[in-house]
Amino acid sequence: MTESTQPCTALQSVISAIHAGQRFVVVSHSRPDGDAIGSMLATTMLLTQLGKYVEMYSSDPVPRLHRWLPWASRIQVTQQISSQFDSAILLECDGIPRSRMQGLDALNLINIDHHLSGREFAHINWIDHTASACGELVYQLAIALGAEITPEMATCLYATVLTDTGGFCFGNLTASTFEFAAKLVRLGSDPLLTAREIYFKNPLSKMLLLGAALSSLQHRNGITWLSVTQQDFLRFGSLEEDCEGIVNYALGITGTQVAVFLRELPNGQIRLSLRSSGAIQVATIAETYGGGGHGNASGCTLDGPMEQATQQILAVLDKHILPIENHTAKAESNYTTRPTRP
Ligand SMILES: [Mn+2]
Repeated sequence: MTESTQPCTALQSVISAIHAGQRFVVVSHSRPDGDAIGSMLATTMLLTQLGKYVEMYSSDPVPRLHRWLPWASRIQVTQQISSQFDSAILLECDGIPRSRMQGLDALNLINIDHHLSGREFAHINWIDHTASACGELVYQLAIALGAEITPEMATCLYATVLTDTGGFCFGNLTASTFEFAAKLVRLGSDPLLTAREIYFKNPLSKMLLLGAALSSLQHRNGITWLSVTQQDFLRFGSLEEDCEGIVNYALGITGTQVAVFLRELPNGQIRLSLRSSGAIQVATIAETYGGGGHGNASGCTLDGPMEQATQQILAVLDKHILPIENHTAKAESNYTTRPTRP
């Protein structure tokens, strides 16, 4: 049975399910980002406070830049859920496959998401596209449950909004985003420490990979793209997480409507990150290829080799690119009437 995503009703359903459950597993999507990790940690702290038994599972390790967050070491890396749980909270997942986790089917599933590609696949679904980060929904849940927001929870939640807005640069940035951040600072999160840990402790392997990506940079007709190969990864000893944020360098180039970052995977497939300056909804393009995300930020995977994948996505994007004057007007109207977020 699926419940409505009407915000109030949906939140109430989540609250009832939390009261009813005893043994929870908290999961998010594979290759977790700051919003996924911070939301998992804060949710686990919340459930622990309510006296529930909780464990956190992730199919991929916590990225290095988020390992300093309180309780991050409690996240277990596995793709198999054991049978000891009665309920699962899925954060930021548009379906079970996105978690790359086995054994969720047997549990009562609670889905909390803010993606445009969010779907009502669970027993309880709370999907709110207006939230700047999934962490904002976790915060609302904690308040609705009458929980105390500890400094540790505030720290994790601050990391969700900081990273999902690209350091308060992208997406659904409204006054309420800053009000949320301000509340978290008042509750004990440290914005300087968080910025330093997340943005100013880059491993060399990440910067060298960025260098390789920038030297591949190309621009044509409103589209800017850049790529890295398996050879680059091996040469610099880079990890998957070192790709985080590279696409934004392409988006920041004058005249760019859509930025694409292409990354060659070990199996020869090509993973794409798509970013839009506001006029084009890249979530719909990514969904065509089995991917998903937000209006201005999405991802999908194509078959290789690199050159073929590049030509394939360029051909699709060419059809969406607007003449320059329309682009500016449409991007502005989208920002004022229908905000979207990364
Ligand atoms: Mn998010």
